[in-house]
Amino acid sequence: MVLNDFNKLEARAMSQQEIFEVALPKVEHVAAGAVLLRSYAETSQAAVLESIHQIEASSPFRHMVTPGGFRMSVAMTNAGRIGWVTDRSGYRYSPLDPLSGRAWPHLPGLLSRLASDAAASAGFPSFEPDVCLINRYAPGARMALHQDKDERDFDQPIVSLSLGLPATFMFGGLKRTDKPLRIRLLSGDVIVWGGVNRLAYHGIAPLPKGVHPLTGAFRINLTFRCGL
Ligand code: MD6
Ligand code: FE
Repeated sequence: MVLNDFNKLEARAMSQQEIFEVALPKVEHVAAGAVLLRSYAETSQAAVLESIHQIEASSPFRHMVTPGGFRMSVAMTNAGRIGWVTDRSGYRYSPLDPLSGRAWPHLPGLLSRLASDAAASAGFPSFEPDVCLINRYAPGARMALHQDKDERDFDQPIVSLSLGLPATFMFGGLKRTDKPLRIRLLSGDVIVWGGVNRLAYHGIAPLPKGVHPLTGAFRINLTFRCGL
């Protein structure tokens, strides 16, 4: 009788554990302040891509120019109250899309919820992004090592979602010369990044050729931030 009750209890504990395994995302440690949520957006990536198509219908992807005068190999657009831009006069956030002279498209609820939930899973419970920078990589496109320092509040993390072709993410240290870790990012992976490594150097190695069922010949990366 007693043994039987114990078995029932144990059976219930087991099934709760199973529920948690399904409900809680797998959190991989990358570095202090940086975690990788593998396949976090697996089930929502088609809907995310549909949102991107709507955004690019009003603010198309374009190759911006760096302050030094180089055309970026990555094509970019934005959604949200502000957007990240670069031209000969510098890097900055702007409330207007310089191509259209109008506001950037609204940040869809699906995307801001996904980013807030991912941040909460990574230990940042009150993250509410006001900008989503969308990067599109064709084969050969790359992002040189850089720091993200155009935001006002470095206490807020950045949430980064990868879609489509795999890429090698380089995660360095606080000095440009620190040797970077190399992390392979797959479609649906999310990195949440803040804390002591908020200003770490990072970049993307040149994208290898490939075809992905979701995005064809591209990789798309969304970074959610509090820029205001
Ligand atoms: C990319 N990402 O993954 C470029 N920056 O295409 C970034 O530059 C980045 O993924 C800050 C935090 C997360 C990132
Ligand atoms: Fe960055």
